[in-house]
Amino acid sequence: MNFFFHFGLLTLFARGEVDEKLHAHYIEDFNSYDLDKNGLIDPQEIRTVYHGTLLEEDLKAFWDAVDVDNNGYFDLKKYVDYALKQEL
Ligand SMILES: [Ca+2]
Repeated sequence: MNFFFHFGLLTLFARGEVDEKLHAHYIEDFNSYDLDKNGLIDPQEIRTVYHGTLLEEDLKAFWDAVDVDNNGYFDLKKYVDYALKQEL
């Protein structure tokens, strides 16, 4: 776990936005996509996880929803924000 990733977790916990159990689930999801374990997920990592079975248009739709500030990757914070929206 790198520093920024850890810091992101602490921030979320401190803000009390996510309960611990839910959090563990999201962290597990996030880590399964973060292949190089740098605390960030880029589109290529998603493609690799899906072994080329993911349609580019589906990836784009997901990406538009998760990468809200369009910087080309997402961290745990953006992922959790996205995941929580999906549960509403
Ligand atoms: Ca990564």
